[in-house]
This record gives sequence, structure tokens and C-alpha cells, in this order.
Amino acid sequence: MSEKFVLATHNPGKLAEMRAILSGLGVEVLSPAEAGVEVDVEETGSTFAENAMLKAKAVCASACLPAIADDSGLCADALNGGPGVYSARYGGEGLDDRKRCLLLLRNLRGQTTRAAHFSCAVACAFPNGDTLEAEGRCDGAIAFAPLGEGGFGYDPVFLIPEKGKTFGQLSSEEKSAISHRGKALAAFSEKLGTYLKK
Ligand code: ITT
Repeated sequence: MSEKFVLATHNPGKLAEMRAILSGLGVEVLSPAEAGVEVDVEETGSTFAENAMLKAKAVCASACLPAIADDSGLCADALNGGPGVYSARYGGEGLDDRKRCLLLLRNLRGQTTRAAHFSCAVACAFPNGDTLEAEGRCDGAIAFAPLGEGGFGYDPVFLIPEKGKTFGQLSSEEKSAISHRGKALAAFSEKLGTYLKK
């Protein structure tokens, strides 16, 4: 396989994880900068899957190459599934990852229900109009304080109870073995393998 794919994301944390997970596929993956595209897609969908497809199609059209997008987020039971599709925008534009984690902890203060999950939808769009989709989910809980320096986004506050560690305390390999993104990309890789053999 020598197909080139653009990873349709501006998030360096996602890009690194997607690259590492997809490296086993034997296809060449390019960042938007490497593909010479700069597309800012408005995420107007109401589901992760819709937003992932919007991003994949926009970058595919701009790069004239197949594009793989990830739309993901953290869903807390006590917040009725929030911040969910708004995870990147939680608290408004001015916040960085650390401040968004602290805001989440503040909004959960006093809540006994800490259950939460990460969801990830992966979408791939090809220049001929074909598309592929896959999803993954990882269940866990919101920690009471940030722990760990690894990963990105909400990793320091997402606890895996069976491991007694947050995503932020896991190596990238340990995280991808159980994460929403790892699962979505594993399912996607199978579909892509079948598609490319056709
Ligand atoms: P792109 O749209 O350019 O891919 P983004 O960061 O805006 O980048 P999303 O719209 O999918 O991506 O927002 C997902 C947010 O959810 C992301 O910014 C993180 O804050 C959070 N998130 C997703 N996956 C995560 C993970 O594995 N670990 C920690 N936080 C994660």
C-alpha cells in the first residue's frame, strides 16, 4: 500500500496519536501542513460522526487526497453527557487545556457521580466520493484533581479506575491500547484494509 492520506486535524496531540496508531497500516500519512492545506471547518454537526465527516470531506476536497478526521470529546454523566461535542470549546475560546480541565472539575464539585466516557468518531473521505466511518468509546471517571503530565486535553482528569491512573499518567502506547481513539482507529484500520484491497 502506498496511498497518501491527510490527517485532518489541527490538534497536535491527536495528530501524534493518529500517526502512531496508523503507522502499522503501511500507508503514508501527512499532516495538513505537509499536504499544503489549511482548512478551518466549522463543526456544525450535532454528533461526533457528523463533525468528523465534515472535517474529512473539507480537507479531502482541498488537498485532493483521501483525508482522515477525528471528532472526539469527553462526556460526563453528571453533566448530561457534556461537554461532549463542545469539549474543545468548553468555557469559551480563551481557555487552554489546563483551564478547561479546571473548569470541568469546578462544574463537578460536589457531584458524587463521576462516571464519564470519551467518544471518538473517525471519518475518511476519498476524492471519488467514497467514505468510511468508525467509532470508539472509553469508559472511566472524572478525577478529583489533575494527575500526570502525559497526553493532551482532558487526559489529566480522566481516570481509568481499573488502572488507578489517569490518561495523563499513562504512556502513549498504554493510552492508545484502551482509548476511544485507539479503538476507533483499530476499527477504521480494518475497514480501510478491506477497502484498499478492492
Ligand atoms: P480538530 O477538530 O482540528 O481535530 P480539536 O481539538 O478542535 O481539533 P475536536 O473538535 O474533536 O478537536 O475536540 C475534541 C476535544 O476533546 C479536544 O480538543 C480535547 O480537549 C478533547 N479530547 C479528545 N480526545 C482526547 C483525548 O484523547 N485526551 C484528552 N482530551 C481529548
